[in-house]
Amino acid sequence: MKTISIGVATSALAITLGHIAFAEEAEEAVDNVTASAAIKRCDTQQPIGRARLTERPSEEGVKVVEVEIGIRNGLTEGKHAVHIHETGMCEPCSAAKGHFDPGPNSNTSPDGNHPFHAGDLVNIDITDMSGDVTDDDGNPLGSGRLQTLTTRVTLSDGPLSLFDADGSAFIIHVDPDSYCPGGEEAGCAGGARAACGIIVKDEA
Ligand SMILES: [Cu+2]
Repeated sequence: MKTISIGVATSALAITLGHIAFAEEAEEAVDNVTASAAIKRCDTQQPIGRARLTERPSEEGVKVVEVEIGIRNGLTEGKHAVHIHETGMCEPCSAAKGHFDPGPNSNTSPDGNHPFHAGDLVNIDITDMSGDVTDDDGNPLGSGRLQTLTTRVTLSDGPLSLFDADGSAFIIHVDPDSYCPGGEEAGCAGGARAACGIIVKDEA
């Protein structure tokens, strides 16, 4: 019995490895779909960071999109809500409108349908205050980084694509996202808007 079970395990491993090798070859042959955004403060339009989005090649309708955001000396210390909003406009930041939420049951209301929107992400944490930078009111501004994944949106064409007729934008909020555990409550999704970045698809 022991010999048989080892034999089964070995052949299963061989199949798995063969599959991985094939996936890597496929990835080299097809380019990732990528996009980026320049993040600017809502009050001064000053650039404070960048976002990078990477969608790996996949035949599936649901795809994994990697999101990386780096902020340098631009936001107050602590956590700030981050979402993809429904319109690719940042001047003023209210022009980005509600949260990206396409589909037949779309409800883009920031506090009213949170955290169920397609564009809902997780907080960025601003922890590095060593830059010794302050805003016009004397509030210290720091740096931080967010790396996360989402399967709720795509960069390539399809029903979840960020590149619909009016595009999409990141909004970083003044306050942390509580993810609205008690249902709709004013400001539960992060309140006022601190920064914005229009998402632009890289040329293929
Ligand atoms: Cu938001």
